[in-house]
Amino acid sequence: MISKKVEEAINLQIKNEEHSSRIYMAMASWCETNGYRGAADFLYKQSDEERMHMLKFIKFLNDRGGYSVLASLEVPASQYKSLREIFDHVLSHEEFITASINQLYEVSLNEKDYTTGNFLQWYINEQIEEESTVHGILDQMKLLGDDKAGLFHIDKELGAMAAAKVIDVLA
Ligand code: OFO
Repeated sequence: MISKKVEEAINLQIKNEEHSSRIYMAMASWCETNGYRGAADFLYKQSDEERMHMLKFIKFLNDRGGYSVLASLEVPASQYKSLREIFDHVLSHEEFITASINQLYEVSLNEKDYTTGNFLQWYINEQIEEESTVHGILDQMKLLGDDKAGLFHIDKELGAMAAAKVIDVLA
């Protein structure tokens, strides 16, 4: 049986993952209506991936005898100045998520819940990958510049990344 503290911490993370999914969907919608089809595809996929992260936590918590509950969420921003602003925001959001996963890991260790600690390893690795992907995109943006030609290439690149992205399915 899972402890109340771990249950609460996982429910908070469920909220964070669902919020991530909504943030990326809002960004995708902005990109789609501002001429960035590749970036939109990338962010829609990212939104699906966050939903999968949320679902994975929901099933884990329920399987362990806890109860996953959904929380109310902040409305995501709907206006952005540029593609660069969007990806700066994605990076700071992912850094926040990494910190929240680390916090959850700490709670599980304090509660001597090694099963949850072990489950969280997947998320810890996933965060390394997510941050590194966004760093790569921002590096490319700096390199190519934010004139029309640079943005055109970045958008194409993001579209190719979206097409190649395979979302992990739940075990
Ligand atoms: Fe769920 O990893 Fe991004 O937020």
